[in-house]
Amino acid sequence: MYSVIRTRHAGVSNYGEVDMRIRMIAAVGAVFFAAASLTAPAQAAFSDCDADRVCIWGNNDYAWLIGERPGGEGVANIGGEANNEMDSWGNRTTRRSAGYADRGGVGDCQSFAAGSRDNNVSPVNSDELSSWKTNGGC
Ligand SMILES: [Ca+2]
Ligand SMILES: [Ca+2]
Repeated sequence: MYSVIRTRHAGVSNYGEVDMRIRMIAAVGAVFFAAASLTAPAQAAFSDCDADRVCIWGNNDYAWLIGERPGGEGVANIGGEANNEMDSWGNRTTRRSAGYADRGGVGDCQSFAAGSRDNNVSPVNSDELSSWKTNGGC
């Protein structure tokens, strides 16, 4: 009789110990998850574009900054993997800027209004920018 009671008691004790270990594992896991969240890549943000700059991004919603220029500059070609990728822009200057579908400031043109932004350009203007300027509109 006495041994049966001891066995049951031991069983309960073991379950409590296992339960505590599970709680500890869960707590440690939560800490690791929080740490992983803190070190995740920076989120896309319009604030990636400095004040007094015109910026273009390769994806919608200001993700993948591919160009950042001060106002007043002439046509510059967009090279490498940034070519034909622009999907969002921001103009933080006080004058219009513009982008072109072809190199050298020719082809289909889209203006970037002063003090304005577009997080998702029209499909007809998407992924076509090959040159741009910050000293005037189209
Ligand atoms: Ca794109
Ligand atoms: Ca193009």
